[in-house]
Amino acid sequence: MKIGATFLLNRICIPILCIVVCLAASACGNRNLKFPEEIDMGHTGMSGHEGHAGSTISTGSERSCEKLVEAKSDGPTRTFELTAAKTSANVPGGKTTKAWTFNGSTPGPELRVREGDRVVVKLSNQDIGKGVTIHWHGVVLPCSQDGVAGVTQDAVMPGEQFTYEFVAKHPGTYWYHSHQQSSEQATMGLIGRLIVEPKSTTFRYDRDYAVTLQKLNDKQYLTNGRADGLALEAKPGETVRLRLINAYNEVQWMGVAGADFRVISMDGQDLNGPRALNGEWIPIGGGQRYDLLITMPENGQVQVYSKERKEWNIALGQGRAPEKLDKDAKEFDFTSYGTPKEDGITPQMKFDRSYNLELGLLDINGRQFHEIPPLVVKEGDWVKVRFEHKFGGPHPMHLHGHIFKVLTKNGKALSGSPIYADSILLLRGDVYEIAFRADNPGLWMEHCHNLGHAANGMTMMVNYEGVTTPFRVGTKSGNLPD
Ligand SMILES: [Cu+2]
Repeated sequence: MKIGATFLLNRICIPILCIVVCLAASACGNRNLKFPEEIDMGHTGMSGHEGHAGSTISTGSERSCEKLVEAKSDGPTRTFELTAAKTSANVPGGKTTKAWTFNGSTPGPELRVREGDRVVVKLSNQDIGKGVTIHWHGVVLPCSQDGVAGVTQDAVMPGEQFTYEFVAKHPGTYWYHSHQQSSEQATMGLIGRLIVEPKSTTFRYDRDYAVTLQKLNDKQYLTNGRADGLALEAKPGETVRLRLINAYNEVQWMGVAGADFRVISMDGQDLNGPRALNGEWIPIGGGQRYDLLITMPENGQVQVYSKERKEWNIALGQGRAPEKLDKDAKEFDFTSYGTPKEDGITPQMKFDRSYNLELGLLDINGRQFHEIPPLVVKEGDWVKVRFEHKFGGPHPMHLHGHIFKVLTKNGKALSGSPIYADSILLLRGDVYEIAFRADNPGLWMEHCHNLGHAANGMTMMVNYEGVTTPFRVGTKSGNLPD
């Protein structure tokens, strides 16, 4: 077999170069990719090489992302104010650290709303020099509210404001973070939780907690802002819903000791018929959320904790500490978990567009960032995307503006509950196929949520035909979304 020069460059030379550059810049935390002066993310890439991939086609009836706003709604309006500022975070159980915060704390305030509420958030930037935005991670909302600097808005500069407005249509566990220089700004602390409570409950529980796992300023591992773990109240016999949010870049294997548990939701979307589990590690990729349902034992404590990080320890209830899980215990497998439920979306159905994305160390299909042709879709299309992990560390691939369905893993159709999500975690060698309906016109990022990987090239676009943007990414505008 003849190996082409392009293949050699993409698969061997670029990874080696990246490893060298990454090591020099301490584990890919910093951006090493050189941004051009000005990029129109609505018209990126090189056309004609892979399937339909290429420049967004002009249809003559163009719509600007900026004009795609939330429609009128009946639900109550909930208004919040978030101010981004440079502070020093006094970390309980840890050290005082330089941090960038929303309303003085990291994570920022937990925003709790109800399904159907109209959410209005006034963002002010006090003194974050490069500007900030807020991306509502996992929330399906109109293009103009997605908070991606240089795509859906300009970064909000010191002294400026921007108001986000959207209807919380899908109940679940979400989070927010700046999408301006996100690899740096999320690490520095510009993150928070967004919980959309359901109108009617699928699962019954007595207590509802949401917990953010983060690494602040590349120094301290925090659980809801604490460096010494979290103690949450729960009485014997009570049922607890625990919403785990991995706001860190690396995968976290989380275990539950002292009780059976159920995984009731992934990325905010409920699972069907989740059965009780015992002694399994749950791999949570960067940006992903897992909701657990735990019934407290009659005596003793339950601990939910990270395999690798003792700081990420959540103790529920009082009493005797439980015996910890074996490090080699089995890994939770969502592909055969829960009960199937027909929804008409199958691997065999007819798709209007199919795309293949091979993930390298810091590239997608051998290209990086704006040089990766966007996945072009038309409103109403059914779209299939096949991800293949070819090289490098875990890649949690996140799609903006849509909830997709996971179709297959390594060629095998899922056999349990349907899995709907906004990200898919690919470990070494994994192949996944996902499907989504193109029902939210806009310009949407598709990127690795190891934000170090994103900043170094693993970022691309899903662009709807006929949607444009007046905003620009690049050194001229200063919009660098990562
Ligand atoms: Cu990645």
